[in-house]
Amino acid sequence: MTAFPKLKSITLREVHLPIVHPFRTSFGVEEIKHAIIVEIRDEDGNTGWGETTVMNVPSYCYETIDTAWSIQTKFLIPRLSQLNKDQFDIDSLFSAWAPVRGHEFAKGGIEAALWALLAESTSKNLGAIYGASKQKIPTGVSIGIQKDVAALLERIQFFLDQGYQRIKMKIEPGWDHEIVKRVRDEFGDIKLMVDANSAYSLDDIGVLQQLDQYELMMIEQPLAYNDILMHKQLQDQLETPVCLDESIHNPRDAKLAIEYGACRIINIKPGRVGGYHNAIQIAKDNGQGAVWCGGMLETGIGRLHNVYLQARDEFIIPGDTSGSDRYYEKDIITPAVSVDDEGYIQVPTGNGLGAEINAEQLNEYTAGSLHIDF
Ligand code: OSB
Ligand code: MG
Repeated sequence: MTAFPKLKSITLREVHLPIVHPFRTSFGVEEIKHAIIVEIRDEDGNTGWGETTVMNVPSYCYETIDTAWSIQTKFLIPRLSQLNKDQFDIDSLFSAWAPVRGHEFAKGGIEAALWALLAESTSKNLGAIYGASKQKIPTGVSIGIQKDVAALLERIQFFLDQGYQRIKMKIEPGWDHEIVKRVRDEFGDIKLMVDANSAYSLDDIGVLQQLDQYELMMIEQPLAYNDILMHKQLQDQLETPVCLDESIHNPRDAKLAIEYGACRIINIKPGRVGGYHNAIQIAKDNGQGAVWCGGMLETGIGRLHNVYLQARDEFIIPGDTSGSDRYYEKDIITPAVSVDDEGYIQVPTGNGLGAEINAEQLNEYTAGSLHIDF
């Protein structure tokens, strides 16, 4: 395995970015995106950027910005510092971090920066590190729960006009099959799917079966965030493929869920599964049609990492990686990520991350930072 370069320093920055259009899911509203931007430098002056994409509140998963910061500074960075005394690769990193259970987002943010640094220091595009083979990736958009149906229809039209290839709408009890019917009636056979963020239980099987008539691409995480068994019981009684998001934290979870029949599709969020190494493993294990790339409203840094991941050939289902302008007035990278009018994102070809960090913008959004020399 390829060794990472000798590290010189790491800087963590907690950033707060106002979201242009507040995002409502069954677990709450996001108005400000919090993230920890990770910058790692090597001894030759190369820089790798990564993003800890977790949320500020423990409602999507138990991790938060504060827990990630704590785990990174108290456990992950000290172990990385020990490793850095000799050459190390991804396997030795995973061994060094193995005693730290869970906290996948905290690990994933640092791991992402290491891959970007490896790309930069070897004068390669990050896509080459992630096994990219495509020049452009198909993409979709995730639309939150709106105040009424008219607002939802307007919002969907807005994104279809921009070219997005697939619409994901958030659902919750009371905002589900009747609303999906209205969307189908209005937009015909667009690529459509729903995401419940764990808002249902097996008692709601009747409502969930109603959704079968709308030929949805999938229903994402209908039941509990920590469940596999009930999703299996649900999938047995549903025609629509179940997709798991919150329930999957590593390649083994993904294998269990797929082989057991709890779902037919995995939403890969690299942060949620402990980084890009694991994300790629899940993609390889399950293949085209059974995986796609989700999102956590990433800033441009996390967004670009996800673009490169999706340039791998397993990713044929359009992801939740929308253009920067769908989330932020000003992104922290230049150029920002943009979607063309056929719903594709061009994969950048430059070295490393393939975009510049907009330092002024990054500083403006930074609420606190910590610099550690190795
Ligand atoms: O469940 O996929 C989800 C955003 C934050 C937390 C959870 C989810 C989402 C999204 C938006 O659906 C994906 C994106 O546009 O980045
Ligand atoms: Mg989801």
